[in-house]
Amino acid sequence: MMECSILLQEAEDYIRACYAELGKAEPEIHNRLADIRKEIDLTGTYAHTFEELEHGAKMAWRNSNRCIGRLFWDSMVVHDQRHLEHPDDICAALLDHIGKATNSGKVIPTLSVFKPAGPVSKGVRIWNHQLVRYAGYETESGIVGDPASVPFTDICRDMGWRGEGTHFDVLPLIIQSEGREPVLLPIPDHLVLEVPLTHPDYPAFGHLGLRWYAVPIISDMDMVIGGIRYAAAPFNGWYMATEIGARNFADVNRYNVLPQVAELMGLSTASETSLWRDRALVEMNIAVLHSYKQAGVSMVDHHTAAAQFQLFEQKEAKCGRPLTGNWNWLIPPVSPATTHIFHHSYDNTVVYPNFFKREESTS
Ligand code: HEM
Ligand code: NRG
Repeated sequence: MMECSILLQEAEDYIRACYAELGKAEPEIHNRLADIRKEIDLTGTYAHTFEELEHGAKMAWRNSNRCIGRLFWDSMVVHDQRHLEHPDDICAALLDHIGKATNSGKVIPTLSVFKPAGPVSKGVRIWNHQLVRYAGYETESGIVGDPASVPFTDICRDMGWRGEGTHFDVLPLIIQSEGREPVLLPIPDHLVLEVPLTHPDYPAFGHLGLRWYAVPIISDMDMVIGGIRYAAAPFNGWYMATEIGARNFADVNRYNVLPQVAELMGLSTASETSLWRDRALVEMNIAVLHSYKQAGVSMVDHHTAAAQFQLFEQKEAKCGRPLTGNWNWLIPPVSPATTHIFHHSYDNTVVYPNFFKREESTS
């Protein structure tokens, strides 16, 4: 638990920054700080108002150095679920997030925030990496499904869950509240929008039987606002195509399908100098963009995303806010040097509010 004087200082820094951005006058800031001081003296912590929480979450996105999608930071929808304690209610709120954020394919950037840990409360924890994610099984003939999910899938199986054993089994949610035993909940099929992958010019691509889910909902990062650490604050935007086409399906330690794509394209994989990997990679990404478009699911290509990020850079400069960013993550994994990002350098200073990789292990 954070020492009260540090918490008070972080609260004050945040309230001043937040209230200034929201155009609030000095007396209101003064009164709010006096209330927070009393609350921390009395209870060892303090609770954000909805307005503070909503704007803090938006600032946390705006300050995410690794994110190329930050132009839209001010439009995010924030669901305040801090009042929920019972695992059934928390699960219902997570399912509600999945449905509302998916919005039949017209994805809405959304964040749901649950009770943080405090002096008397253990708060809520979500064990999943993303709310929707495919299982990975180690079998005698190699890994079936997503290799990145093998450890979490093992936890689910230890808790009694059994997947069908396909390459694309949606994992259940595991929720823990107030230090109680974790609860496992399968996600109803109708809530998980998925896109079967086809290619506009290679009918054989469709026969690979690849698919991906519509919405990435990151659930393993802590959101830190004004000294309060929200360990359960799942958030989503929409996908950039390269995340799926150039990483999830292309990485050798993920689905690793480039050799199969090269084969159906009739490319020889005998020599690296044919650049079969690069050619397969481009067609893989074309298939992802084509399929999401055809399914009516929001997605951005990396050139458009980079142009949007440039607009974000300009808007931040206009507001007088120094831009921070992590070049290593901002450059797209396909044709990075075709974007302006590659040719710039970025200051990777961490500014609060922000998101952080989960501190403790799940178990
Ligand atoms: C990372 C795009 C929305 C926060 C990323 C990455 C991409 C991306 C491509 C790099 C991911 C990787 O390489 O694995 C987008 C797009 C969005 C969007 C296209 C559409 C609206 C959001 C939202 C938030 C957010 C709504 C938070 C409220 C982050 C964070 C990371 C990240 C914290 C770093 C994740 C990590 O460290 O693993 N984003 N993003 N993004 N984004 Fe966004
Ligand atoms: N690369 C991961 C997702 C990371 C976050 N990406 C976003 N976030 N687009 C993957 O599943 O491929 N977002 O909030 O939209």
